[in-house]
Amino acid sequence: MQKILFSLLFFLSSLAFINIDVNVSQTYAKEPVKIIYDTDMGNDIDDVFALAMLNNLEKRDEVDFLAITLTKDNKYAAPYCQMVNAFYDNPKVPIGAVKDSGVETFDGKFLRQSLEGKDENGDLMFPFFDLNNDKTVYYEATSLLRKTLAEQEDGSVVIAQVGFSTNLARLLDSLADEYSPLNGRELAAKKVKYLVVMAGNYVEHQVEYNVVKDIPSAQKVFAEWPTPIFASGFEVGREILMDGSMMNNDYEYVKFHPVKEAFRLYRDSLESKQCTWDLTTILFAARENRGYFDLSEPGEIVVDKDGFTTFEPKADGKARYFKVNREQIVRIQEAFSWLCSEKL
Ligand SMILES: [Ca+2]
Repeated sequence: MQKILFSLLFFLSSLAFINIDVNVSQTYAKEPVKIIYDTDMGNDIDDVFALAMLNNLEKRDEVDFLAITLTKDNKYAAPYCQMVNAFYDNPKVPIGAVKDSGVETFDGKFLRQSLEGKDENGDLMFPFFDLNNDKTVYYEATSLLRKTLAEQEDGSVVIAQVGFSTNLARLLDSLADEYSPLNGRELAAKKVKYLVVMAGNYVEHQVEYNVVKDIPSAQKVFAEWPTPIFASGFEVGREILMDGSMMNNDYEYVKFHPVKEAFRLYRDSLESKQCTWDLTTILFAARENRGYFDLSEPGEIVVDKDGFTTFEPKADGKARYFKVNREQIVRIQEAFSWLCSEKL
């Protein structure tokens, strides 16, 4: 009798394991989110953290990292992104550079400096990427946006714009080409699920950097973009701080970590705190239904001639902006901490 009971218990516990297995596989059956990352890499440092997150989220099968397009008009921005992606063993992501926009052309503090940085023996800090022998083919950004969108299923692509609106404004103005018979507006309407942007300020009357550096493009994108828009305002990333001192622990698994070295070059010290503006768009896109952020009512975002953003509530409006409370901020900080520092 005891033996039968034992067998029965064993059988039931096996069933429990089977159930767990089924649940796990269901959890991971979700399709990765297809993301194009449009960034002004080379100005502030949050773009680097967001790029690290994208690579790690792709390794977790949460993201399908389709392309990078750049809005900082500096020749080191594209090779820098290629170097970071090479660090994550992900050098196949195509990269498009903005053509002659004239916006923020200076080198900044960490693009060229990271690519040329040497160790104490005079060898490259990041020897897996040699700028002088780089054979990567870099696209023109608008062209790469069109190519990437044309290749994807309808309504499947999320664009995360965390710099200026130059590339997306040019996309809207683009005409039929070798990649698609559609004009840019039609192509975006057909292929893009939504646009998530770090731009503007929705609680204070202040201009925000990403908007004010290319006001005509921001005006155009917010007025004419044909899909839903989710906006992370300046006030959101400003409240979610990352503590640089964690780099002394979490990034020490390699001698030179691109994120840590960029932080050191940009901030001069690992002790400072970093606002997380651009990271918020990636977390939202990858984990849209996890409650990290609340959203405003629907409405329209209007950019005036001086770059001030105004939100006008409207029942059929296509835009919403992010809101966060204290509890969400703690959860978001935890997620950023893991997703930025790991290397899978
Ligand atoms: Ca940025």
